[in-house]
Amino acid sequence: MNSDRKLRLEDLEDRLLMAVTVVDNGTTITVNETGPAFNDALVISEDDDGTLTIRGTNGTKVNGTANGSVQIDVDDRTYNLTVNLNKGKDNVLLVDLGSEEGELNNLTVRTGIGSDRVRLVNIEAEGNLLIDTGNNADAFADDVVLDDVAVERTTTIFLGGGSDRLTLIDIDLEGDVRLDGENGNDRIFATEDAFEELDEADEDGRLRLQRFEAFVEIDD
Ligand SMILES: [Ca+2]
Ligand SMILES: [Ca+2]
Ligand SMILES: [Ca+2]
Ligand SMILES: [Ca+2]
Repeated sequence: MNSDRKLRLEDLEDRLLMAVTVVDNGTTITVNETGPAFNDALVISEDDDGTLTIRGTNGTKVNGTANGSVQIDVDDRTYNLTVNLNKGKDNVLLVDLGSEEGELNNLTVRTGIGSDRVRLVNIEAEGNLLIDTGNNADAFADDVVLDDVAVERTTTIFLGGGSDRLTLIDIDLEGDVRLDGENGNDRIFATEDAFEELDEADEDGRLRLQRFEAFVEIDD
């Protein structure tokens, strides 16, 4: 086999490995990477009809279908969402959860080893938010963005090893806030308002900020 063909075959194998399974037990909707760990890409959104859609992108299979989607009725329902994407360069975009007809309680996103992108846009959680993008030994850089995110209870973000980036654009964090860059040269980029929100949590004794090297103010 020449090297070009070998490369293409490996690309194909990578694609086949990108797969998640969605399970709804009535309380918690769980999205788990299935089979060997790889680069999963997902968009999870809620629309104004109260439908939660979990859609695979970039070839990621959802319940067996490449670039497929699963739709769950969350109208007038309180639900937890747990996303476990494991190893690989995972990319997950969460949009409008809890801000439409559904009531989002706890939101948990774990992306494991690898350089991951986790973006939360227009999210309202009545419970806890947990984002965990790797462990201390994971040398990869992760990129986490909270843009228009409200959390009523505890907010916890662990970025793992590697020089990671946390961007805070518009946040309303009511409960305890724990932000830990873990190993590496980690940075927080935040708007003036978002830094004020952290200051407020600090004054209230609700903030634990650990292992960040730099804080950079950005425009709205
Ligand atoms: Ca993965
Ligand atoms: Ca990671
Ligand atoms: Ca990391
Ligand atoms: Ca880190």
